[in-house]
Amino acid sequence: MKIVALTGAGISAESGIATFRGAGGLWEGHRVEDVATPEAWEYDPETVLEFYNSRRKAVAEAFPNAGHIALARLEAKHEVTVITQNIDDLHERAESSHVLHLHGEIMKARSTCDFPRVMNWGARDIVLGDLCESGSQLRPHVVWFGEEVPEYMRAVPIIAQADVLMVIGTSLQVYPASGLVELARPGIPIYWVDPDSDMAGLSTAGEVFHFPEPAAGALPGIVDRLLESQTGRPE
Ligand code: BV8
Repeated sequence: MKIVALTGAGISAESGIATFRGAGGLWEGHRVEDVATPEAWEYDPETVLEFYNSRRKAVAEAFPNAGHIALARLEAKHEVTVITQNIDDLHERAESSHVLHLHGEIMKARSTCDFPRVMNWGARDIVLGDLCESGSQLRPHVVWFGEEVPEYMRAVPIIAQADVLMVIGTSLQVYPASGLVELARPGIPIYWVDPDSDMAGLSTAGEVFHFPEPAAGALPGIVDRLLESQTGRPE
């Protein structure tokens, strides 16, 4: 079966990485406008770089949790694509083979010249004065609010062909990422894993099975059943 997992910050919560909108979330410490928009970059690049440098350190010190590892285990029997809104590399470090980052990757840097180049950067800080070969300032390779989501068009056919969709740890408040759920074929099973149960965003023609639990606790059991299942539905 073709299984697609659409993941958000919640799947990395149990690895110790802050979500955006939970209590004490990232946006509680910062206003989006001050750290995650092109205008913020223009106005105060140093603050933006510091915001991502501290998040990059947190990612480097974190480890994939049982949720990430369970998704990777699913590949033993199914064709699995992880479409993630997360900029961390925990799905890759859990050995998922097909990961599509809708909003970029914090371990990569990008030049800001007319022909932007993306480069592996690792856990090092990016500071003012880190320049590309043509002399342009480097920035985190992430999608800020108000920037286009180039990977979105790659995600559309993947979701549309899914036999099973898993929606894991996302408040579905950011577009166009959250609109992907509505592109799933009518009637397919949708596993929604999120301890928060008033999810207005999950409008879909699929058959939703809600697991109101943390991902690291719920996913191993869900994956065990999917590895046995012929229908993709929780028996
Ligand atoms: C674009 C990278 C156009 C950077 C991110 C008004 C209405 C609708 C849309 C808009 C609007 N005004 C503006 C917009 C568009 C805007 C948008 O959607 N804004 C929202 C806020 C209203 N979108 C954009 O700007 C996008 N671009 O539209 O471009 C365009 C077109 C052409 C040309 C030019 C421009 C770009 C959006 C990308 C922004 N970048 N990330 C960074 O990370 O710093 S978004 C960022 O926030 C994340 O990547 C993620 O996508 C999002 C956070 O969402 P979640 O992952 O869902 O996290 P959250 O904390 O919200 O929820 C966590 C969930 O986990 C919760 O449900 C919680 O209950 C659960 N949970 C907690 N613990 C656990 C758990 N679940 C399981 N287990 C646990 N243990």
